[in-house]
Amino acid sequence: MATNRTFTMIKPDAVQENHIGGILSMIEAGGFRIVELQKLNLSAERAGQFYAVHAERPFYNDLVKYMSSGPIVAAILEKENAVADFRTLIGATNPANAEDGTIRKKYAKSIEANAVHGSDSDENAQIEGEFYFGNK
Ligand code: IDP
Repeated sequence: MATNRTFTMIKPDAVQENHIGGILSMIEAGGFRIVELQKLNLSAERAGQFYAVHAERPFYNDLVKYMSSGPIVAAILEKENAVADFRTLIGATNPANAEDGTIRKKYAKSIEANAVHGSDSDENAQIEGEFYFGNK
């Protein structure tokens, strides 16, 4: 995956509450092109693999349970400076701290059920995109 790409997931709470369209609209309005897009269910095992980096964190088991609790939408996005610009668009992990105009400010319910994922580095964008879509 090129360095002008990032990876996102629309998380189960946002899918459940019919926010796929609203979130994709904010993503496109933010200048991102949707390169790959898939709605799917994560097994607990796959969710655990995706978040393996957090395995030692106290919220890990709940996070795995939450991420496998219903369908998600996975996508690869393209834009110049994609990783940093997408982190700006989604806002802080805890929606209480998210800026106005961000996806999490508008759609996140809690620090865990925070509507969207966004890769935090070019390297992780590559790894996470491949996790769902293979080597694009
Ligand atoms: P990020 O998604 O903003 O990069 P990370 O620290 O990488 O945040 O955490 C990954 C995910 O784990 C978060 O998006 C959120 O769903 C969940 N999470 C993070 N911190 C907490 C917490 O303190 N309690 C519960 N869940 C958390």
